Amino acid sequence: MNGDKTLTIIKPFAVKNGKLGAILAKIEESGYRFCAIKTLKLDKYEAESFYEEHKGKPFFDELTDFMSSGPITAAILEKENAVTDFRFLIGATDPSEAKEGTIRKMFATDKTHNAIHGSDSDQSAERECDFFFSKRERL
Ligand code: 3AN
Repeated sequence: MNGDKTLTIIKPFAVKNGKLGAILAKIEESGYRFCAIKTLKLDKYEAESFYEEHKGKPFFDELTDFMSSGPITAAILEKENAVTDFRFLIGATDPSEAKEGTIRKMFATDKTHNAIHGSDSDQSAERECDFFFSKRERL
């Protein structure tokens, strides 16, 4: 995907608490194009599969419980240098360490409930985009 696409997920609390529109606006204002977007609910097995690299870590069960607890919105975003730039836009995993103006600083509550996901490499972005979207769902 040449480094120009990344996968984001707006996580359950942010969707439930009515922050979806504000977060999507912030993403769009920051220069990303939405190539694909959908709202869905993962079951526990799907959440475990998405986060398989974290299997065995102490937070895995809490993370996958949370990610399967309610609706999420997943999107493929396009921009030059998307993966790296989007990680800056969302901020640190722990919102208490996230910089002012980042999405996690603005909308997250703690490390587990940290409002938003962004792919951490081009390889992850490709796997994660394939996880959520078929070819004909991407424009
Ligand atoms: P990031 O999403 O910032 O790339 P990862 O990939 O290390 O962070 O972790 C995936 C997700 O797992 C995080 N978004 C967060 O929700 C959760 N997580 C990571 N580390 C912890 C932790 N120490 N305690 C609780 N949840 C965590």
